[in-house]
Amino acid sequence: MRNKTVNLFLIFLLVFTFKLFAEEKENKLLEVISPPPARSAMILIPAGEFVMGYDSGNSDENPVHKVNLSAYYIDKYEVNNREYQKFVRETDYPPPEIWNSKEYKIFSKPDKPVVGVSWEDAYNYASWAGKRLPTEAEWEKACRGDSSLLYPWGDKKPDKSLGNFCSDKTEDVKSFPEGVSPYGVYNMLGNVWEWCNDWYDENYYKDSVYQNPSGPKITGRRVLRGGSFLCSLDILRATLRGYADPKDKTIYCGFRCAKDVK
Ligand SMILES: [Ca+2]
Repeated sequence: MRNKTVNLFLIFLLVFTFKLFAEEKENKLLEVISPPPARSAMILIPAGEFVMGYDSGNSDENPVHKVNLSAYYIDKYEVNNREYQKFVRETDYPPPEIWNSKEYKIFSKPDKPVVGVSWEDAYNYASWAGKRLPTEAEWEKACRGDSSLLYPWGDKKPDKSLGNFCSDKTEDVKSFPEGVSPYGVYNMLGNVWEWCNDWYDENYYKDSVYQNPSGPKITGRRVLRGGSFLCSLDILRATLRGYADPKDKTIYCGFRCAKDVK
């Protein structure tokens, strides 16, 4: 009987030790392969040079110039209402007024991009999430890659299978997998315009620095990129620049976040 008890104890010890070892091994593996601490999927954009601007575009897309960026992470999707609601609840932050609007109810579904948020709201959300807003240069590289594509998916003209354009409403942030950028980032063109961190200056490209440009000094307007569901197909491209007063809240502006690589 005593031997049986000892044997049972030894078996238990063996199983327990194996389980501990297995858990330790699993944790070590997770440390290596897990993404950065984030509440949503992020994509690593590798360090390196790309071409910014478009010589056949609007005057503010000129001159075309080379930019070199350090590696960074960018959200795979626009921030959606579900994620923004978590921020509102946890911080007691004022929710977008549009959430109480019957007219725009369809814009408030959980998987649709959050809209009706100012640049300041976007900035505050990003800080809460341990992230930041992308610079304009980071946004454009994540959209067109390092080979000067005019659209995220390549040089083929936009059509309705590639993104949400010429429409009257937003779509879920995981829509349009055919239209992802070379890095796999969704809805860079269309759905909602996206707030960037930079101030907007139409002449900034004339003075932009080569390494990690972060925009001009205060101009009173913040950069928006990518166009929205309302835009016509003929104006959309990766290099198109927009802007708005940082306090503006509209049904066609949202955002995504970025993060440094440490
Ligand atoms: Ca977008």
